[in-house]
Amino acid sequence: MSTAGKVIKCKAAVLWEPKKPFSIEEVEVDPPKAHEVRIKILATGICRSDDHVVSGALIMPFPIIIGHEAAGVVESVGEGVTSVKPGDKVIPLFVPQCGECSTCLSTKGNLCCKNDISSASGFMPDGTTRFTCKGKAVHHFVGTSTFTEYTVVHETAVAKIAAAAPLEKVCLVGCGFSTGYGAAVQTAKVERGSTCAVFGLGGVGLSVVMGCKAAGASRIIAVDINKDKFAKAKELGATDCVNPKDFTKPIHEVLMEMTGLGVDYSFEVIGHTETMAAALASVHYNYGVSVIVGVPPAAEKISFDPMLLFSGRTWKGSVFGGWKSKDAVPKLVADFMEKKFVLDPLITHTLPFLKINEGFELLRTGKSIRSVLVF
Ligand code: CND
Ligand code: ZN
Ligand code: ZN
Repeated sequence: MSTAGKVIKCKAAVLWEPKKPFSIEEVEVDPPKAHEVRIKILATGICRSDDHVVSGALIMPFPIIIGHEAAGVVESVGEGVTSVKPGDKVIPLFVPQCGECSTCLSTKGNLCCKNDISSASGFMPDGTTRFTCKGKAVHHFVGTSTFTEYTVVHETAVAKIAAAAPLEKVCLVGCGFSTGYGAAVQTAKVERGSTCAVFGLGGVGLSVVMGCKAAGASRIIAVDINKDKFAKAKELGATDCVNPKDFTKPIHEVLMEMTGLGVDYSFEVIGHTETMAAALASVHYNYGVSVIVGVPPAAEKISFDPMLLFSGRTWKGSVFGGWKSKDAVPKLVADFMEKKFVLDPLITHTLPFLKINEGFELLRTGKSIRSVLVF
């Protein structure tokens, strides 16, 4: 019996308030309105940005269904949807691509003005939600909400991918892999022979390492306070691994000593203001480029010596690896299918969806890179 046009009752992991475990609840998911798509989620990765919502570092409205790194199959579509149809394999896009706003029309950027990251409204573009639990409206997260058996997204926030793609792997193209790899090859545009430093070796940071390696960097210095991350960093292309805990002096001084005048490119892939400042201070004083990938913690400010920028350094940020999402995601999945990059080393755990709280504990205790929840 077709579910199209009907409310679907299914299981979802609801966050009722910050700093609490997820509650598995029965939720009602409304049918997609015009230009919207209802997706049956089949696999979703756990990214640190999701945990930032739990911890309060990323402020979002509650109750909410979070999750933004997933793959699934289209269940039904609303009026006017032309780019996907029921049965298509798809990846939801936490950065949409509307194709009409100033960013979408420019070749310079990718953060479509229709994104709900900066606004954090927790609504669909029409200002309402498609989720209800126990009679209460439940918010969406950055236009995706993937910790649920069914979700609804706007057509501009979903990409059709190859029918043969293994969803429990390519879900990482929805965030971790693309965000990290793109920060290196797309935002920084790392060149052959350059030196790089990557601060933070989670799923996103290790993907930066892969991007630097693919771009032909001659030296990739991997920085993490958890030495258990070093073996994988080396496997993926790091030439040196540095633990700031092994030194009494600041980490940027250590990197300066290792490189002479600093690295050509540095990446902050943790989400702490101190490491953002340290990553900036670690690049070449004149032409070094430092990229902020980690999500800045709410309400924290950085004070820094403007001489660091006056002398020529560039400080920039990168959301979703600089990719124009709807165009790039199908191509990245095709590249994966053609073995142009690997995802397996990033996936350390695969768990049933209902073990979501266990998956978050693995992340918080530094035991996992990516846990993928399967439905
Ligand atoms: P994850 O937590 O897996 O990795 C972070 C790593 O940083 C861990 O290995 C930590 O041990 C390490 N670390 C922590 N503190 C320090 C420190 N002081 N010095 C050195 N290393 C340290 O996180 P992830 O890889 O899932 O995500 C990384 C960041 O990227 C995080 O802030 C997340 O919110 C952000 C992000 C950004 C975007 C984007 O579009 N820009 C998308 N998704 C996630
Ligand atoms: Zn746009
Ligand atoms: Zn993410």
